[in-house]
Amino acid sequence: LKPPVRIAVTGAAGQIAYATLFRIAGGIMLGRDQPVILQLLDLPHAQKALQGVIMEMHDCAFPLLEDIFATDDPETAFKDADIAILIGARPRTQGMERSDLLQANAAIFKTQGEALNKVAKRDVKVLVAGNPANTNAYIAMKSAPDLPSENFSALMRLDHHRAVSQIAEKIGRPVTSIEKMCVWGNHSPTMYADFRYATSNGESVAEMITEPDWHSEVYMPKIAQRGAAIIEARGASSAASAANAIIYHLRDWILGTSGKWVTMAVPSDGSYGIPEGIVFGFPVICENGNVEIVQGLDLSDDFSKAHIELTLNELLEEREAVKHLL
Ligand code: NAX
Repeated sequence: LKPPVRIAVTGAAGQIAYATLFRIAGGIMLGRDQPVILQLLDLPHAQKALQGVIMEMHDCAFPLLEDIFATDDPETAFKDADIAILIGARPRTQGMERSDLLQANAAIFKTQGEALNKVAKRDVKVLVAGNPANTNAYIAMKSAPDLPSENFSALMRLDHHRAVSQIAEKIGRPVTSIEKMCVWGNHSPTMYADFRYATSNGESVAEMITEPDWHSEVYMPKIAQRGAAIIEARGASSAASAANAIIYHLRDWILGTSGKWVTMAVPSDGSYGIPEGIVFGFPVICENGNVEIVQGLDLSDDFSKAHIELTLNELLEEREAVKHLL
């Protein structure tokens, strides 16, 4: 067996973590020959619930789970971590303004970024799922100046999967036939789900969709409101599908996408005119642990321009709102 990979998970007593941890320990994320050590972080009041999760993990007798522990101290959780999955965040409560939410989360992700900077492996791969995910990832990255910015990413894979599955349903083909989907920008209703380049068995998806307004009037609102629709139907927010997205995001980042496009929010390198450092959803290809933003796509039509501007402006406003903390 290979040496174990240390994986820190925050918000570990929460519902997304509950749907994530068992799959990681089962070998779904890194392969059935890769032992793991799970380092779980949650707030002090959640430690009892977290012990319950650990008891269940033991009860699975996972052959790949070499060790598992709980803590409420970020530096203990992130010590020597190869991977850090940041799920815990301050949820929006009634009467809370968007700016209050940003500030509350900025404080959390600043502390966690500083802890990563101090104790994590220098090549740690960080995935932020806790909302507002892109800006939280940006804050963590800025708070970890000794780590390369390429180590940081935010979760847009759930949006990507939603975008693929809605297209597959529309054209009546399996999801596996669909490639080259893009979801640009912020993990928020402003994201730009873009199937202009998508193919199904190599044929253009856009050419199969004949209604001119379907993209803007049906498809994009459906993806943007999907999280709310799940809450409405289930009485609780997306958990298993978010966990699934976390697993695939990291698996692809580490093991590669064999030339296929996936969506990851990563710090911009200036591609497509997105200011450097802004954590933005791009189509990417992963190889040998590196992420390459797919280049050369045309965003100059009015529709694309307007949507990129909308989602970028939101991210710039979020950056402005937390600037004084960084
Ligand atoms: P839960 O409320 O079930 O769990 C969150 C856990 O985080 C709790 O146990 C809480 O005690 C813990 N926590 C809070 N602050 C913490 C801190 N400073 N350090 C460590 N732990 C802390 O929420 P869950 O449904 O698991 O969702 C977690 C986050 O994922 C939310 O911010 C949610 O908005 C976000 N999501 C992001 C998605 C994405 O695609 N990027 C999709 C799903 C989800 O909405």
